[in-house]
Amino acid sequence: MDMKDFRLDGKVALVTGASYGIGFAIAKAMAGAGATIVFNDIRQELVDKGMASYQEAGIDAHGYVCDVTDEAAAAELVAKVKEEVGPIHILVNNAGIIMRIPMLEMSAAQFRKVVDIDLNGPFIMSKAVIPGMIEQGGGKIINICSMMSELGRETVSAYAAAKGGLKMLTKNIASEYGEYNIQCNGIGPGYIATPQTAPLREPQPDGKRHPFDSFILAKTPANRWGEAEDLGGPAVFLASPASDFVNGHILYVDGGILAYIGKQPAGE
Ligand code: NAP
Ligand code: GCO
Repeated sequence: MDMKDFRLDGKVALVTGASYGIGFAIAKAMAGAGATIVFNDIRQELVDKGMASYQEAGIDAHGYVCDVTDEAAAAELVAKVKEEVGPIHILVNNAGIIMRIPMLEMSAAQFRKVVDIDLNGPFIMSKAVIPGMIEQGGGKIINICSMMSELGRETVSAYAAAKGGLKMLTKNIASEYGEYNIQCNGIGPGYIATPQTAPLREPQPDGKRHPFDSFILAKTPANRWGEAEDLGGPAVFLASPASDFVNGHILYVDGGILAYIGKQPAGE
């Protein structure tokens, strides 16, 4: 084995929704491994904000406006990237939203919106890049799944349905396009401190931890929230030649949550 197999030199990586948060951290790690970074977001102001963050990090990234739920826009983005940057070797389906609403209070329109961005989005983006990957002789697709690809919890029915579906879309892409040297794997982040989870970590008026924050610490053997940077190494591995025979796998990066029953009462 050659350590060079972990490098991404000469590769173009498209990371969706990567102006900040997990997508940004993954893109930064991939840039560190030698990849050229392309990212998209839904509004120009977010792309501009992202570009400023990449510049500050010393990364010469390429930012585009594109909504991952828009099939025509996705095809246009992939064509533009090919022309302006180069063919895409790595796609990270990171863009996603969550709505925390009890199921009986959730409208079908809200449910559809979450599924549209979190599940249809990765389908649309993957469909847009796979023909080019086949033409190039291979490629890597990484889908950002969740604890909710395995577990349920009150208030996240749409998100769990979408992320459970994304786990299976991952296995299906691996099954359908593995013979073209395309590896499609998932990363299942545990609870990561990003704007998406900020409401769950907001300190109480009396300064105490948010009850959900304490709950997550008790469920996580690592006894901390993950940082977006914790996803960098796993993402680089799954994007690199070092993982060429890893396909249809979901790599949970969760500080041990899925292995653990939760902190037991003292003395038991
Ligand atoms: P985040 O901070 O909310 O970032 C998500 C990004 O996706 C934002 O830049 C967002 O733009 C963008 N986005 C939303 N809808 C989009 C669309 N239709 N087209 C293009 N971009 C869009 O979230 P995060 O915590 O970094 O999460 C990133 C991914 O990891 C998500 O798929 C999330 O479900 C998953 N995840 C997060 C955690 C966690 O604990 N944080 C754990 C497991 C999995 P706006 O700012 O306009 O919304
Ligand atoms: C929630 C959280 C989660 C995380 C993550 C867990 O409300 O339970 O936001 O869904 O974001 O996806 O892996």
